[in-house]
Amino acid sequence: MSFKEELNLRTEGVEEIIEKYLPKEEGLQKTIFEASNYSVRAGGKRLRPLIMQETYRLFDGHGKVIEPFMAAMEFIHTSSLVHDDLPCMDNDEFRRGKHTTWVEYGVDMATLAGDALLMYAVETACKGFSYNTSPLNVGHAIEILAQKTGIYGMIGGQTVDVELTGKALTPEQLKFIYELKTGALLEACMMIGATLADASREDIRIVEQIARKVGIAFQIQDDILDLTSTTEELGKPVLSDEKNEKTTFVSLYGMDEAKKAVERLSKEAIHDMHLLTGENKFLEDLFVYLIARDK
Ligand code: GRG
Repeated sequence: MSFKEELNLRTEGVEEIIEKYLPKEEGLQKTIFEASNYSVRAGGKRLRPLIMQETYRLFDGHGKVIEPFMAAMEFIHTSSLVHDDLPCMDNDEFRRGKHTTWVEYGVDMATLAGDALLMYAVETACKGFSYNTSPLNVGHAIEILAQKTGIYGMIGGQTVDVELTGKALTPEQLKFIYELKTGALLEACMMIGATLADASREDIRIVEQIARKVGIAFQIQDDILDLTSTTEELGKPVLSDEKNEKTTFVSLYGMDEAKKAVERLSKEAIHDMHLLTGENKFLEDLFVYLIARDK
């Protein structure tokens, strides 16, 4: 089976897991379930839960405790996209090839759907306590999930990004934004996969470092695609960084340097994978594929 076929197969498996945890659309507050489910079902590459599952497998994890965490991670990622698209942030009307949540349900419901998905993610991750896994590891995984999403992670990065929009950034500010806004959730994916598989502290530290590099490379590639791809291919508007007056790696260093940085970071990440106790060739191939992706 080719890597692409394997990727499609495993992504389908991830889709099934996510679907299992979506709330039923019933009750007086039905609209919030519909708006949340619309946002999650709009699609996407599902790479965060996939990376989490593959890291769990890398450390020989083979239970189902990873599943609620995979769903929780996709809910958090989706909640960030729902809020990111709001008129008060990027004001985007299309995402994942569909209308954004605020266009479909209004700004009020989209704000609530983002909030709802965030908290429902925590509720979902807590289901990890009902499996036969060390409650200490489950508790630690929830701590990682909250920390990497919150003020010391993604939300912290987005805060600086919003505050500095329209201003010329220093390389340090740009690195800070990329590490937190995009890198932190990828770090959480790998660290949670490793923690639930009972990996050593040293291995958890190494996967955090690998994910940080993959996250920065992923964001730089996102900047590149914003300039080189099409709306049809990406499922969202291109040239949005320019429209939103964002300093990006490309605007700071140029396209050639951006491509070189993606390649350098991905090589370093693959190198670091070989420092780990376990191995997972599919995960290595996935990093190479994602970093060089065209959507
Ligand atoms: C409510 C949790 C919450 C957060 C609010 C808006 C916000 C704070 C954070 C935004 C973070 C953000 C949008 C970062 C960009 C990361 C990025 C490159 C996203 C695109 O990820 P893909 O390509 O998207 O994996 P798909 O659609 O494939 O899932």
